[in-house]
Amino acid sequence: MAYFKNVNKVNYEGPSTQNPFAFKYYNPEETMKNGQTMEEFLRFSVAYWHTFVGDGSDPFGQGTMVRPWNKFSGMDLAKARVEAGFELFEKLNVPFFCFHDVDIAPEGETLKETYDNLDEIVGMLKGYMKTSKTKLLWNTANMFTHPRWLHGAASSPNADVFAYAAAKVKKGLEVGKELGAENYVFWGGREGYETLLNTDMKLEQDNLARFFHMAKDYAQEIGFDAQFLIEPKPKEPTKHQYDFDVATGLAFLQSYDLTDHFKFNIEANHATLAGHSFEHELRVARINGMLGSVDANQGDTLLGWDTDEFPTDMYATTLAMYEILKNGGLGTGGLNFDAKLRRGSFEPDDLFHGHIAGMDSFAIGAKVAERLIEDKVFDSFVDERYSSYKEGIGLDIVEGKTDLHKLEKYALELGSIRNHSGRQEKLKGLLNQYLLEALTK
Ligand code: XLS
Ligand code: CA
Ligand code: CA
Repeated sequence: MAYFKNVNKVNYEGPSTQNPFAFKYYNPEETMKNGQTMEEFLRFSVAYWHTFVGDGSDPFGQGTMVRPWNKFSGMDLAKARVEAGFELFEKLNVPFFCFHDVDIAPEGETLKETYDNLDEIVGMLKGYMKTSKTKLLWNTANMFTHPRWLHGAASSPNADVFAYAAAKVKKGLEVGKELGAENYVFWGGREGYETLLNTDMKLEQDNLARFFHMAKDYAQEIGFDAQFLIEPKPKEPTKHQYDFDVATGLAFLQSYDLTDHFKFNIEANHATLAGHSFEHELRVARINGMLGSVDANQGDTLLGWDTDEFPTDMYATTLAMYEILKNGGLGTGGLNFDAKLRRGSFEPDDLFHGHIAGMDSFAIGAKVAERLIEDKVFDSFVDERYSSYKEGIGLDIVEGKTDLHKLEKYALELGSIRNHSGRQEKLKGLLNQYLLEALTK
């Protein structure tokens, strides 16, 4: 059965096409300056939860999404979603997808029943994946929706909940291995607290670390070599989430001797919720060798919550691709559209419009960022800006040859200090010039 009858395979037709179901800037076969094709470099992925499960409901209103597979229920619905999934993957020509366990199969009355449901759908996915090019970028366990997680999962005060969470992750790692997942994600939606008055923060964080160690040990035991990723988010649903941002997550991993086994999955909207820019989070991860993967979406500056919109802001995609190119790509990671349509965009066709807009926006970002790097637009400026550390006292500082005595002596002999302009406005103008040039070429 075809679920998306209005749409055929989406091809690259270039910027002048009038076809809404065509890529204008994303050409999967185009070779980038690093020799990879756009498809190989950008590694786009569809998020199962938003695309096949999300119904558009919000705290004020019921779901709005019209989805042809919604005529089914239970396991039949789960199977219909797999069929619709591979139809969309093929038509969009995406190399990856991602899911939570509960996205692909309904929870049963018991954990055993949940496992059985999962096994059946995993078998079906495996069958489809045999002939499809679309692979699993990552999977994860949903440990935030069901009421049992109301106080958290691995950070719950209830040891039974901790054990249940461990079982879910054990199964998730087995599923990831079975389907050849390239990464495994931990997003701690309820791993945090609502009030310190009832919280043993030290025990909760120690337990979270114990949990991660056990997961890593089990992955090794079964030979599942996916990259583990922590996805930071400061709040929502909890008031405070332990993996607040990359810097906080990194300090946690360092304290608990976990840095060798984890990298970060950075979501644009989570960065802004933490009071950072998307590129800030990518930079912090990159300079620490911890940039693993990206949840590609965008928030709304007028709304204070996680709106998960499809990414269309070309400044943001350009500055994100700048970091990703500087990182030498995302390795086993990818650009996963953890993005949902607005409530008013309820037709199945909108799923294609959202993904096409997102893929084109990142393709533009990649092209502009490539040129900015090739022409050393910011690099040469930054290089010059820090040139005082290349000789004299600066070089001594960098080489660890100074102490406060030596620096005081130097400072006492200094005449007037001369600073140089940071030229922020000039650099932003250059960014505009490169963006517009890329679009008009
Ligand atoms: C929610 C998160 C979640 C993770 C996976 O805000 O983005 O969807 O990506 O659990
Ligand atoms: Ca996410
Ligand atoms: Ca989000």
